[in-house]
Amino acid sequence: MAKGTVAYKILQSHLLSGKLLPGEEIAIRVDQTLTQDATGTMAYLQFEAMGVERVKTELSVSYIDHNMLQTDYKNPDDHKYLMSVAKRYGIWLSKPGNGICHQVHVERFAKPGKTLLGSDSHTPTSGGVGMIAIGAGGLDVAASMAGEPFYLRMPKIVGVKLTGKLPPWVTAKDIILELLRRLSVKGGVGKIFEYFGDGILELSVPERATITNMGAELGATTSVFPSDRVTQAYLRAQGREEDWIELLPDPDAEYDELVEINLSELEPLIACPHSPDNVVPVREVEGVKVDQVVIGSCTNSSFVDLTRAGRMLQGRKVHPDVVFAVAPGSKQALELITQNGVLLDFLKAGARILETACGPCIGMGYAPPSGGVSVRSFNRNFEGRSGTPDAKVYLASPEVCVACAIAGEIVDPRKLAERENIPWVRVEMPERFPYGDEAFIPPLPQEEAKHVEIYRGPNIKPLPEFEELPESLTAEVTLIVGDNITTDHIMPAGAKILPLRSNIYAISEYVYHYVDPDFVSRAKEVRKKKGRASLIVGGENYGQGSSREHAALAPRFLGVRLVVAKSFARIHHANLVNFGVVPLELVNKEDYFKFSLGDQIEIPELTEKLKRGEDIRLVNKTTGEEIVCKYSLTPKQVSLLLAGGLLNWIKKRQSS
Ligand code: MIC
Ligand code: SF4
Repeated sequence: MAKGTVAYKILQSHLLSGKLLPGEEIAIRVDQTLTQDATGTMAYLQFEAMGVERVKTELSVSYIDHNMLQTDYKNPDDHKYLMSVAKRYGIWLSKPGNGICHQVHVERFAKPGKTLLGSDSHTPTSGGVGMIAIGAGGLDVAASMAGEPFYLRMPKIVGVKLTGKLPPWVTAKDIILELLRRLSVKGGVGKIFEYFGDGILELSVPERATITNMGAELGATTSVFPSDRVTQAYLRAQGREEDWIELLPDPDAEYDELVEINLSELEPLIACPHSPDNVVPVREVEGVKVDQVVIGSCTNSSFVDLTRAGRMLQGRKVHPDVVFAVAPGSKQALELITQNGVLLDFLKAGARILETACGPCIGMGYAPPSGGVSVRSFNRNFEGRSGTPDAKVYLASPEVCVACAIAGEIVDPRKLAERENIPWVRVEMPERFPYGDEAFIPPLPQEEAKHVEIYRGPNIKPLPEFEELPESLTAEVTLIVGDNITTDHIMPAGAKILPLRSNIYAISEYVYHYVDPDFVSRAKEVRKKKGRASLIVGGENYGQGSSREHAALAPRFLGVRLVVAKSFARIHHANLVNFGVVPLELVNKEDYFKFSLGDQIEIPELTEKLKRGEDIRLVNKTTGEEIVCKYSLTPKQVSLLLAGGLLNWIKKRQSS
């Protein structure tokens, strides 16, 4: 039952309904929310539709960090919309250039013992200061801002015991890569990872945040560290000591599962293309020629990361065949490396300095060359995500990145350090951080806020309306995909598509664009000519990766009403339900082969079966075969599906 753990204590103090037993549906109070611009416009359109006067949370922050290219009016339109919404509804606004939401949130807002819901899958980063921070779809975050509880199935609490001490050149990134190596990208589904043991004492808050950040790649609900003296010192240096409370696991705390990592035995690791769990020791892939290196993203671009990387480069040059870039995670980190001279180390070594934003992580610029090798300090290396379809992206610590940039090929930093006499530096945390709050716009008082007009440029299109779930359904199989399909496959991002996030009509044209360019026309034809719904068949861990609800909303707009898969990733499963798409799981996984493209599928008594909690029988009219499906839906989720989605459900409740 995991009583006495940090995660249990926070969940217990926020519990509104349900029992804290693994698998049970619970509802929790949400103290803080965060959004970023790529998911935020949709989230705020939905929030507006809820008809609430002002956010009901203790704190809500709207960050602008993803869509920063501004090649035309679309992104700045969205930014202006977000700024006006923030003013109107009592929300903090973090202007473009202020930094990546997760890093800035840890620096300026994250509070031990509190809960945070964010419309981005890496929201758990704030777990690094001892809070329960969960990624969700924008609609769930909008509902929390409107005062609704957040519903989830109580995860198992996995204790990760860290013993020993990290050797030089081995870092926090290697701890989370080791977990990914052991457990895989679906090993964390339905779990919270809680770190404890002597090994955590040497990890600073930014290093803890690297680990909690990339826990998202395990598929975990969230990850959390205790709030201890290290947290206290960090918050003091951020001028926020009053936000600190001590939050430690009880000495007799029991975890549902236990993993142990001896830090002294770890070595530098690297995730090879095209999955974050494709992890091997760096020494095994040494010699691979490198075209591009970049340090940045919400995983590894803190002051600590940048300082260590910059010091490694001091007096050295980037290899002539390599383009090397640095994207500091926040204005605060950029200010610090300007003060301590590390920025100059980068410049003198021949680095290119990118904006403090997500940038290359989401394919917004700095794409690798054709077939190129890019080594990045990021968290995701899914095929095509960098913007170059045939690029090979490796993920590693900033130290490994710099070693590769110097050597021009993948190299173990320990080996390079010995060869080139590079000292390992310990980075001391500053006594006081430059708060860097200039780029925040605080909420307006309610009296003033009431009069703010919302700006809507031509890029902001109204939300489509969706009908309720019909009693029985006839659908056609319009797509069959394999295991570990990511939301980047379903709804790609990148410089061309990301600016369309506020326009469902336009963005839906790109659903599964790089997987099957004919999918959209097929789905449209099935809907228009035949009047049928579309059914997508998937493998294991369907919808892993981001929280982007567009990966559910845009298919729904194209007429997808059912996804039948072997298993689902948590956030995408919730997003499907929120937009009225029924996620069904095959009882017998072999039945995956009973579907072919174009098959006609009948689902009699769909709504009745859902209401009664009974398995659902699919009749393949084309082959005559039957396929039995189960589902993992709480009673609340069933009512959302029947209503045609969460927004319909909320509106219906308001009018009754
Ligand atoms: C990502 O890393 O994939 C993103 C872009 O941050 C997404 C959110 C989005 O698609 O807008 C995420 O991780 O949730
Ligand atoms: Fe931004 Fe990349 Fe982090 Fe997503 S994973 S929030 S795109 S930096």
